[in-house]
Amino acid sequence: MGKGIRRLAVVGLVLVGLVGVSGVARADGAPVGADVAVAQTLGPRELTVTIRRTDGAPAPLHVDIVSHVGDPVGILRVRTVPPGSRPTSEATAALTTGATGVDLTVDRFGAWELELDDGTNTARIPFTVPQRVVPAWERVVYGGFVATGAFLLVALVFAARGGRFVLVPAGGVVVSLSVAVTAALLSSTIPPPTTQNVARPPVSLVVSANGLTTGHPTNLVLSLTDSATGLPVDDLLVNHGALVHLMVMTPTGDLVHLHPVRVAPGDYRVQFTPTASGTYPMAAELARVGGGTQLVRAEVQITGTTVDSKRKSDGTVEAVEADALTAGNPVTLTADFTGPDNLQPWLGMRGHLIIVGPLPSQAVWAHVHAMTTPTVNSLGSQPDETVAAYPAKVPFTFTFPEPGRYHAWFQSERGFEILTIPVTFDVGAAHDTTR
Ligand SMILES: [Cu+2]
Repeated sequence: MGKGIRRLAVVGLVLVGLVGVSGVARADGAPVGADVAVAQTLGPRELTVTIRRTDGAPAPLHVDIVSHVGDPVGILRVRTVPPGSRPTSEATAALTTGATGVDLTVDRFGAWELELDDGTNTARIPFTVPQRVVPAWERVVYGGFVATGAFLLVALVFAARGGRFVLVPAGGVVVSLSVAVTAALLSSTIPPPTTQNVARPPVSLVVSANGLTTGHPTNLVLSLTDSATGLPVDDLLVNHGALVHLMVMTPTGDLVHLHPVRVAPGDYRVQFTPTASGTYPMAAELARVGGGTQLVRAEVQITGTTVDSKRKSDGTVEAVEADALTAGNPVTLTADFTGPDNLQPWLGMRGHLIIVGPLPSQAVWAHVHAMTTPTVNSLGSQPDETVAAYPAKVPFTFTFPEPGRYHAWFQSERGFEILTIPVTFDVGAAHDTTR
């Protein structure tokens, strides 16, 4: 009898070991947050701010700030602020080209703001310190294993004494183990709790620019309101590495790619220096909770004399099967940023392509991406900007929907410098194949 029980105990331990291992490997885990990278055009600087994930609170919070070529050196004050409250921690970053890290602290779970202050401009980036939620199936699995261990112990004690009731705890081992194994096996079929299931109406955008003249930096003020209620929009998601991407086309056909900073709910601002007199059409790309990505258009008029506005190019673009540059035909456009294969991902992508046309109507404002592949050490997340390992040639696939003339800008990053290749395409009408 004692031998049989001992054998049962060994089999039980082996089973617990096996299921325990597979249980860890397949655990979905609850969301414990992730790194958040947000592009911020703060004053004259184009910054990438990465808020590293925290596990719990109170906890240290690490923030990395990347400054790009052309940004002035200087001091940036960084603070953690619970909304509507006083800052709980502050650190100072001495900005030079490249990455600078600061250490802050968070003392509670929930909504926070990261405040960036360069002495003139202030940005407030919303972020969340998540509380780890253990899913029900996980609690059942762990509870089952704990019970199995307890019953096993009792069974062993009974077996050692040669008691007659040894089958009772042995039965408990079988039952609790079954519960744990069943819960672990079913875990993949149990849907995770849904947190976001609300659809929001589109955003209305009004851009005002008081006293804008050529050659002088001034703030563009973006007012974002809910098109249904008229209330300020305060539910923007970080989309492609920014809360708002503002693409502005100058009268001379240049692109200015900006990332307005959040000053208050629905109030975004960005410094802008116009270079020529005329109309500046623009498109803001943003995403609301449950609302998908939206492209909202606006324009401002600028008067003044034209200052330095020559288009410089950081490479060349080759259209594969260039003769096939016709409307409705997918074409591969390969940007060659020349030089070594050390491009860095900007805004989480190794390449961006912005297309505006056909001119002058601009029915199309497109933003196409060349994705990065996750790196070995990044645990499935996107590599950050410090990974300088991408090929100098970046292919994009695009279908021009209508014939006509298009302005296009290919963008990537190298040595913390944002590179741009401006190109103009003439797209022909689709061939009529029915004749
Ligand atoms: Cu952008």
